[in-house]
Amino acid sequence: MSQLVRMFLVVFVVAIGLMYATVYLNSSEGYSGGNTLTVYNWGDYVDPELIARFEEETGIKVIYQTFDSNEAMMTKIKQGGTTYDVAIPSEYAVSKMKAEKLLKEIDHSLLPNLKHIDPSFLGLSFDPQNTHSIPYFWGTVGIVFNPKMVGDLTFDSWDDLWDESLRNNVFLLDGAREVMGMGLNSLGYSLNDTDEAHLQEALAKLAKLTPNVKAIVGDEIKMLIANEEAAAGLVWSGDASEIMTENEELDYVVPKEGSNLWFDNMVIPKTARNLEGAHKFINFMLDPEVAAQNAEYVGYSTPNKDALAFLPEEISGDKRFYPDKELTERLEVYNNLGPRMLSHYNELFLEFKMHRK
Ligand code: N2P
Repeated sequence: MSQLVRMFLVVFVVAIGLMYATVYLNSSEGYSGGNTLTVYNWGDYVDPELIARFEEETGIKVIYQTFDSNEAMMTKIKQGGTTYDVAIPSEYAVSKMKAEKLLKEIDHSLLPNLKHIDPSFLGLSFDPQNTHSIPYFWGTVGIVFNPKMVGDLTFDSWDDLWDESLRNNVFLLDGAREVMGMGLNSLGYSLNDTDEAHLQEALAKLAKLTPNVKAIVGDEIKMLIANEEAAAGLVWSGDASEIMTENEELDYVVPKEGSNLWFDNMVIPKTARNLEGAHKFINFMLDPEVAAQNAEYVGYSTPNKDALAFLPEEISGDKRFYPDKELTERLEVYNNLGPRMLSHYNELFLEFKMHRK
């Protein structure tokens, strides 16, 4: 055999080997056939004890993976490499995934516990018949702050975050819609605004916040603020509630100019293989006692009306985290702005982050 043919053979055998290895690895990562269920959720968004209880009760082994933004989650599901059985997108992501045919229909007859959801959280515009999504948690975006570190600032206005006294003393959650939304709201615009001049104005306004921003961070924002590493932070309500159980000095407020009201939901992505297990998991999370335990653990607000009875009054009665109509009426839900505008929001957010360096 000539040297060349031998070399070809070696390359050929190695290439085939690599191909097999890739296929094997892809299918074993998040393999959901048989008695396993792959759940894809936000970080810090479930009580791990409940996952263990679900496994024990059903004999299904849960493969649990996390993401930190709707955008990252959608990209991963679109790629299709992992067979996710249940995922937890926010409302605008549900609407986008539905439009892109990334979701399977949910069979309500397999969800006897659906009756525990407060009807005001059902039939919302992003999925009018709940054919593809079931409520998980809901909340707002606002400012958590440490009264003893901020002087007279009350944060009833977004502009308080821009105050000179807060140099290098503010953390921001790492979310494109949230940060852009804050910029737009602080100028009196809608957080669904698509007017290019308004978006540029928001970016310029955010650039002025730069000297106050200590860091843009993920879930560690809770630990950092509880440990008084900064005086204030832009956070999701449930993170604020969690921080406030760690450090009781802190407070949470939704500024008067308006903010975001969001709804996170359980869905069954197109990639799912264990449909029966996915329905069992969703139904399990809808059980009032389970939902209450989960809400108490993660700090977020439950849409499960029958879970409220299992929550201590200081949680379910706290208007900051279970806001009344008067507050929610001045809040906006994110619209699915369409793929181009959503990537534009991401680009602008990235530009803001780059400016910080
Ligand atoms: C929890 C993330 C909550 C997501 N770490 C709010 N949509």
